[in-house]
Amino acid sequence: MGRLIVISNRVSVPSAAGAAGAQGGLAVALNSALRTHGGIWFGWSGQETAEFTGHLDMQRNDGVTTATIDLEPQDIDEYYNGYANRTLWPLFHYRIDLTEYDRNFGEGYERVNERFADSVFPLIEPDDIVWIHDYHLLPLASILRGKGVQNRIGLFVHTPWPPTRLLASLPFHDRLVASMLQHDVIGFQTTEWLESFLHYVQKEMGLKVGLDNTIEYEGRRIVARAFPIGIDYPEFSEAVASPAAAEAHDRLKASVRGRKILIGVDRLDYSKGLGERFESFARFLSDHPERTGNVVLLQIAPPSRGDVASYQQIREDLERKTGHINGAHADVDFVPIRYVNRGYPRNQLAGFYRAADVALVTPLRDGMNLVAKEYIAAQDPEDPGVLVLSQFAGAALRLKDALLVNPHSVEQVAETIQRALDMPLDERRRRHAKLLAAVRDEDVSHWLDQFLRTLEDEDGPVEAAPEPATQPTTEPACS
Ligand code: ADQ
Repeated sequence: MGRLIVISNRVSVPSAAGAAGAQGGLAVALNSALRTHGGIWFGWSGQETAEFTGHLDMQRNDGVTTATIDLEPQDIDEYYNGYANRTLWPLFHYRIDLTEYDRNFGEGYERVNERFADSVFPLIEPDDIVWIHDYHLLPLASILRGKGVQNRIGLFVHTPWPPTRLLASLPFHDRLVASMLQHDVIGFQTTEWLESFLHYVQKEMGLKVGLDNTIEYEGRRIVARAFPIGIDYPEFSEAVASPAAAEAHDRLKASVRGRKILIGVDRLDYSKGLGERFESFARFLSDHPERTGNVVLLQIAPPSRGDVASYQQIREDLERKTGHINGAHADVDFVPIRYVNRGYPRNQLAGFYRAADVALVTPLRDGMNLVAKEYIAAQDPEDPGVLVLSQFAGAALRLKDALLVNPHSVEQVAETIQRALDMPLDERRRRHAKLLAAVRDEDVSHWLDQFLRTLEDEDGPVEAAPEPATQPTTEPACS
């Protein structure tokens, strides 16, 4: 295939991110792809400029070429903090109560997508394959088509896709979805989100969806499929085996002095269900006073999107809840919740996962969730910990041997914590072996390979989807 042009909102320059040690799942995955296929990663630098000039900052680090642009303060407000993070993110995570519909946000979103298109257009050569990422850039392909780009263009949506009835609350939803149909391939994390999308194009646009999930639109044939993202398994296994991981493991173990450890690792985001998780842990402590003093919850939650009010709000809520729960259950030599607002290098994170008896991965809604997969990969197969996983994370569709919970049910999560802590070794081993096989087999290379092969293939899907979506005739349940 030709070169790969990856386009995403932010670009994570490999060496800089490595030094900071807190690259997210998307960054790790895309760097792997670019090292393998060659090409360019284009996006916003994260920097502000007084006036947009379109100047491209080209760099090559650790085998990856990046091209970035700076954005004006108004762009950042309206496109990034506005339409992306105050309109689409909450709506796509079923939080219509937090979704803000502001005309300026919509205009800013379109303006920045135009700016992305103007800037990346000269970089695209005839044989290149273009891969666009996420909800920030849904109309970008249609703008590129308007400029005459005829290359294969794929889109991968990392978030959930909302049910049609929720999406219909977005002004100009029809225009947004129609613009997405200028891609050749549209990928979702799971069949659930895929089915919601197919339902929309059938019911709202009256389009036909073929048995192989192809959509015919204005003479174009679009393939829509689920491509579940995974972790970089070999890279993460190396991290687990590193001296830094062993040190982090020992440091955490020594600090709890024989107590059991529950761990949560999440960006500080309302979709991750942190408040409900803390309440469930408090319920567990109240229901099992004999265990109080013997179990610690380590919650690592680096702040994100701090310029958005709902994120400031969740941060305050969690600080209040932590104080309240610790005040009620702490003793002179014991604090039940260790709440840490910072990122850690991946090696250390791997050590923390391995030291934890139970992982609480309880988002209220999540496209996939890579923390669940990292936790499984970090366990000692001879004495593994237990994964408690939200049924509303995309990861739950494949990780069925985890203890699946409804994160809204404080009672159920509290009972499941008790069950996880008491799970016999043979059951832990049995469940872990199955989970590990799924995490290893569906790792990031598999995801990249499946997506890129589908995108390269002009004649349609390379093979049947692992779990083909049914053709929904009714609205998929808002599970
Ligand atoms: P996120 O919402 O960011 O990603 P997730 O999949 O959990 O969620 O990935 C988070 C990544 O950040 C993990 O690799 C984790 O290790 C890392 N991380 C979190 N806290 C950290 C900390 N304190 N220190 C260091 N690293 C930390 C979006 C979607 C998800 C989807 C991914 C990938 O919301 O549903 O799984 O993209 O597609």
